[in-house]
Amino acid sequence: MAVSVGPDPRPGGTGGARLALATLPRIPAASRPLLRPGDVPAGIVHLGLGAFHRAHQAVYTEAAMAAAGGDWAIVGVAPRSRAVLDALAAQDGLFSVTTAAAAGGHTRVVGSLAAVRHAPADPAAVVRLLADPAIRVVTLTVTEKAYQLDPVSGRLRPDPDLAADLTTDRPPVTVPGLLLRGLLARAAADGGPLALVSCDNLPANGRRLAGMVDQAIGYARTPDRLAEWIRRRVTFPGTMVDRIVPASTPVTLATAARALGVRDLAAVTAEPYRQWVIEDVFPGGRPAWERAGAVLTTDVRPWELLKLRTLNGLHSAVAYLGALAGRETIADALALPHLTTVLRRLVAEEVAASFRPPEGISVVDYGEQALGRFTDPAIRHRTAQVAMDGSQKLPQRVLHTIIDLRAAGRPVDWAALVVAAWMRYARGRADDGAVLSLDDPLADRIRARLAAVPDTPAGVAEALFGLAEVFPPELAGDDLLRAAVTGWLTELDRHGVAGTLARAA
Ligand code: CS2
Repeated sequence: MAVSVGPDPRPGGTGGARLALATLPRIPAASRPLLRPGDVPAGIVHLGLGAFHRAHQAVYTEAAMAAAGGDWAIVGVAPRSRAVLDALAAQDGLFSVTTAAAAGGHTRVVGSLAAVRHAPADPAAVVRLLADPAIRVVTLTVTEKAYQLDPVSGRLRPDPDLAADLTTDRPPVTVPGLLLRGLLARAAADGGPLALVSCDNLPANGRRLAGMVDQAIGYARTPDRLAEWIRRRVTFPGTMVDRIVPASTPVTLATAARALGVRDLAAVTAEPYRQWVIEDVFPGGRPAWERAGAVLTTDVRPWELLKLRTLNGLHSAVAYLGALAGRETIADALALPHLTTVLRRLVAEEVAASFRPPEGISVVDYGEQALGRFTDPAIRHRTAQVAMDGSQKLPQRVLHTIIDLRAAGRPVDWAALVVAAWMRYARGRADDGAVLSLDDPLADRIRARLAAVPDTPAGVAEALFGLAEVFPPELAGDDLLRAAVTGWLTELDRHGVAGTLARAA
């Protein structure tokens, strides 16, 4: 049954009944889950209960179990906030995904989440879970910054919490701390083989996660036999994950309530498109994700480059330019005159020239498809959401493109505009003077560096190219790149985004 989506006109939605096992019979048959939580034993622990996980891995895993069976229900762990966790706990792990599209949409409840845990409330329970032989796969969507890796070097940069997790016996509160403690417990109990799967948009995410665990072991000075046990028993498959899933809003909840007839406080809205490419190295087995449409492969790298540099690179470009121009959502930003022309040139002239895509894929066509996905007005993805954590995102989305082009002796122009847009955004003012809030783990460093230079294009470039966590020496010392970025900063200063795009296109 297709249910049209849109804001619920009735104040308060549909009364008090909540989504839960007991109320499932009341929701429309076509919206019911493929599985009932509790019917299938758990085989996966997932860290990070954000909207993306609920609309991506949870959906694939439910479909895989429905098609091919297997004890692969998910225990969801919230590493920090308990807002969604409380909603999910009150709903027996059930939540709905509204697949939105301009032409309408439909809402369906997902039943792959068997249980939820709050890591800060009971870290020991999470450590026990990670050591449990029934758990053979651990997946993560914790966002780039939670890995606490320097984006340029991949070096672990522990904050005081992580340092305490790694060097004292206190209950762990960070993701690397939890994983290390879990692996120690699993090795001690010989809990069997395990795949640790990063589903975050990091470059070479499998290798980064492996590197993070390895460095955490070194920092913690754990016995050598842990590293040896990990080498024998644990794999770190690389993945490419893709689905646009904005943060939920009251409109999301009202839409779900109207479609289901009961309230769902963990509802998410997502685009129809989804993709998951996974390196197939699972020593303890895995769900039949291919039955749900995932691609299992021996080489994720070309897919990862394609997605990070094209889709995410474009996304960040639209977010910074759009936010500077005062646009609230990605779809609104794309309506800026000339923006699409500039983005097409970015893809065709620079992104596509920077790497070899998967066999048979055209980067230009993929970029075109990405732009189409961004314009879906049913997905109200805020520019501010995509703009956040730029210091952690820019390297793999834009800077690696520039590094590869420059190494091949090519100039960069459009990618330099994206860097300039990020730098201007980091100054904290839109073109009309409105305040833009900088939500970034390096925000204090960025502000301090900007405060120490004159607020001119050359000053801003000088301050931010000096952020060694973001710009490797070959970029910081590249005069041609610096000149291109400073040129765009000057254009943006004089003409704003609208004028700059009109002059450039
Ligand atoms: C977005 C991504 O917030 C962001 O930075 O670019 O979350 C994007 O929506 C997903 O990677 C799409 O798969």
